Amino acid sequence: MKLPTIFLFVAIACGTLSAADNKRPNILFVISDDQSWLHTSAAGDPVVKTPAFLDARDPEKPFCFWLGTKEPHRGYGFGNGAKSGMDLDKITVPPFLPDNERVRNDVADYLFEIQWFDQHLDRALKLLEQQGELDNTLIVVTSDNGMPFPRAKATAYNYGVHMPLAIRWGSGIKKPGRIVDDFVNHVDFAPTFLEAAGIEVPKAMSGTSLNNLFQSRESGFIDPQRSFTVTGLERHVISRPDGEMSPRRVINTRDFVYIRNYAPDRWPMGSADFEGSHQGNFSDIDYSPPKSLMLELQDDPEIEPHFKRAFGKLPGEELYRITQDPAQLDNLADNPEYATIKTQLAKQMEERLVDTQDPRAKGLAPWKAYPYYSNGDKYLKGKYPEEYKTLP
Ligand SMILES: [Ca+2]
Repeated sequence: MKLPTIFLFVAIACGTLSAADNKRPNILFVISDDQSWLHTSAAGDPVVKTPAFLDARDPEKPFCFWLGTKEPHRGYGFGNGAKSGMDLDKITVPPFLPDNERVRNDVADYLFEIQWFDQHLDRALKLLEQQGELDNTLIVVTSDNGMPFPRAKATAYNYGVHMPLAIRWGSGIKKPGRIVDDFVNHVDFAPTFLEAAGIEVPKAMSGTSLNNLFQSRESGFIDPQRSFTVTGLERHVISRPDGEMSPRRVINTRDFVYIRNYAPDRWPMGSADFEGSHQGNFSDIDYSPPKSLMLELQDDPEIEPHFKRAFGKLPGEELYRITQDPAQLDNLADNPEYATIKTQLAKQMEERLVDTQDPRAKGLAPWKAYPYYSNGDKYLKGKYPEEYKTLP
């Protein structure tokens, strides 16, 4: 069973020299768009086949390059996964989605896009290799948010916030080929890159460099300081007529996930009766075959529990024993047996929010005043916030 940790896979490499002491490395930051953590061949996905990596040599000048792909963001070519030979019977449908051919076909189309992303990555690595830059490049491969499916992307659940993460640095990682289960957050990347470049990390940064993990020879859980992580959710798209957020904060630990929902009266995935600018009703959920299916068949006894869980309102607190319930279906927040752990996690999370000066910890919500821009947006582009406030 997978642990609820950010997954750090240090790809196979042959370098053994330590970090940035003698030569500043290149940085290649590769970020896919909408990919949950478990959908990589490195994480054991039985369908996705990532091309093998090759080793190479040292560089001349350092560079920092951000490779941002469109995959596996929607839209998808319908049936591309199945047409490419993916066996729909082998697809693992997350238990919070209806399991039928329409959904399996769509998950296959998503996995097909991941393979396309992997091909971009393979080309980038081969280019580094051809130029003799591979080992002196710190390569970080991750995603921005989880799979674009109901109850995944734009939620606080692990299918929304637990990203794939593989790091390769031939000349900077002491013992490559390890799987590290420590919790890593996106805020840790900037301090990591600065330290690798020999630049002092500003105190204002709330992340911590990953260098100690690179220097370690251990696998599994290594750094006690990385025993948890806190993430947050404010706005995805404009999904309510007043532009209000659906604020949530989450603490992930080895055994439990605690979620605080600051506005339980609000529709978490967008209002049912408000048509967002580009995703229809419930517009925090991307247009997709599973979304259409769940909306169409929401009263079907087979579909209704999935629909309510993915589209419905959320309680103020959620607690999941993630080691036993990775899909986060059984909310233990009101179970008296878990009252102590819930209180502990809420306190631990609150301390982190205060430490990092999260405005939510002070009851503030400055994000509402931030403009939202989107190509093709029918009423917000360049006119925020005056115009949208007049909408019914
Ligand atoms: Ca995204």
